Amino acid sequence: MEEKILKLIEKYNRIIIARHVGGDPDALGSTFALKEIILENFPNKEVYVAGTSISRFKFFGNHDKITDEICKDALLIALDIPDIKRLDGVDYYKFKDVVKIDHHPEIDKFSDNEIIDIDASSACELIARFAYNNNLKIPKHAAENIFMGIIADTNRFLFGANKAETYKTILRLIRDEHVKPNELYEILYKRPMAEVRLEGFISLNMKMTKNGLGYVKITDENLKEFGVDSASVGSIMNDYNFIHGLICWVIFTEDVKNGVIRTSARSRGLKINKLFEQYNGGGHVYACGAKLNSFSEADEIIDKLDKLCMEYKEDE
Ligand SMILES: [Mn+2]
Repeated sequence: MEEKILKLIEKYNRIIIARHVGGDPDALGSTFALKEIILENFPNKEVYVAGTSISRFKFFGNHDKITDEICKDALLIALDIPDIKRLDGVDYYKFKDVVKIDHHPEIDKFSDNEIIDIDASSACELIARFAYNNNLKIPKHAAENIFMGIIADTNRFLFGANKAETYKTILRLIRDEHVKPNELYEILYKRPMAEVRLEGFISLNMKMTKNGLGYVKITDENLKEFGVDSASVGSIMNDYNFIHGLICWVIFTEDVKNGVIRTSARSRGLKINKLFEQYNGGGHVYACGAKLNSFSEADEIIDKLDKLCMEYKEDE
C-alpha cells in the first residue's frame, strides 16, 4: 500500500492534507510533517494543509484556506482521522482520490488507499515509517513535528508505546534528524497557573464509584472562577492515569459558546469507544470524547460507564 500511496503523491501536482477537528499535536504534527516531507522530496508540488488554526499550537505550521479552486484536480490525504464527519476544513466529496493514514479503529471506510495501524502509537509514527521506508528525506522541522505527535499521543510513553518501533523512531529522530526533546517539551507542556488550579478543582471534586468510575461536571461558572475555557480540560485528562481503584474517568465541561457539554473520557483496559460512538463521538479504544446536548445526557453516560466498569471488574 505504501507504494501505491507514493505513486499517488507522485502523480498529483496539488495535494491537500487534512485531519480531524480540534487539532491536537498528533493531528497537527502529522499533517505539517507530511507537507514538509513532500515539499522537501518533491519541490515542484503544491501542498496545502486544511483545518482551523489552533492558537496554542502555532509551532506546527500555518493552515491554508482551502477554496474550490485549490480542490480541483487535487489529491486529499487524511491523517489521524477515522470518520469523514470530523474532517476539518475540507469537503471530502470533492476529491477523486483520497489517501488515509490513521491509527484509530476504523469508523468509516472512506479511502481505497489506506494505511490503518491501530497498534501504532500515533499518526506521526506512521508518517515517519512511510518516510523512512521510502527513503524520503525528513527536514528538521518535520522531524520535530513528528516527535511532538508521538510524545503527545503516548503521553510521554505512558500508553500506546509497547512496540520497539515507537522507540526506534524516536531514536532516529534524535540521532539522525537532531531533534532536541527539551526544547520541544517546553512547547508541549508549559501551561498557565489557571489550568493547574482547574486541575486542583477536578481532583478535589471527582466522584468515584465503587465500580471504579471517576466523574466530574464542570459548569461555565466553574470555568469563569478559574479563568479558563472549556478546552483546558483536554490536557488534564491524562493526569488521572495510575490511580488505585480508578478504571475509567470522565469529565463533562459546559461549553456555553457552542451550546454543548464537552465530554472527555479515559480508561485503563475497559473499551469505551463504542459507547461514545452512540453519542456522536468516539476516538480511541481507551480515550474518547463527545459533545453532548445536556448534563442529563452526561448522567446517562455516567450510568452506562459505571455498569461497564462493574462488568469489567467481574470479568477480571
Ligand atoms: Mn493521533
